Amino acid sequence: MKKVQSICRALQQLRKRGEIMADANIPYSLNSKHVAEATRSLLHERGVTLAEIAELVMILQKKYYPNLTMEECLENVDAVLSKREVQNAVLTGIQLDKLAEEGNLLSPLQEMLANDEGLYGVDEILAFSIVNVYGSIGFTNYGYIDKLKPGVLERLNDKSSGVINTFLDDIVGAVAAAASSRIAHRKQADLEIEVTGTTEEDKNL
Ligand SMILES: [Ca+2]
Repeated sequence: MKKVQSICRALQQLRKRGEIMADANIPYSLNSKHVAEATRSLLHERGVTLAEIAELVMILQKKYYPNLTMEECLENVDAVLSKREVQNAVLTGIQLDKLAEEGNLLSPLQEMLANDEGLYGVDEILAFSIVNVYGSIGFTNYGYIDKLKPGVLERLNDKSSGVINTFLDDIVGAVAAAASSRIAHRKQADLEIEVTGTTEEDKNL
């Protein structure tokens, strides 16, 4: 009996840490830490580093803020990835890319994702939920970086590798666009505080 109790306790602890799936007897409750960690670990698994996303931010913002540092860009990418809405989009998009790569989606979605079908735009719609987090200026940044496809975006769009990144390319572009918008809002707040001692900008963005 003691052995059974100790196994139950160990299982409960693992569930709390999100390391095993909950069963029907234990009510579901969201483990925020697990969601955040899974987001970062999936990006890493798909070969995308935060530094590469920060480089995109630098490309987008250096003309507006010549003194912007890579460290600041990285900080802002990190802040964007801490938002639950962003994590949800990253988890969903990468999951679909992986399932498509394994051939596990139902037809015709399987073929559409595998071939990055031009008339399939749900990848971009999902990315908009990331861009949206920091307001409408993110859309301009997203459109610009998506057209230019510099750095990591060029690699993610390379179809010759056999890797399916139909969702991931848009997700990465969107995270960079959102981080750029965050920088713009915060720089504006800094400027207003410097000039007037106060700001209407939300410093907690
Ligand atoms: Ca795409």
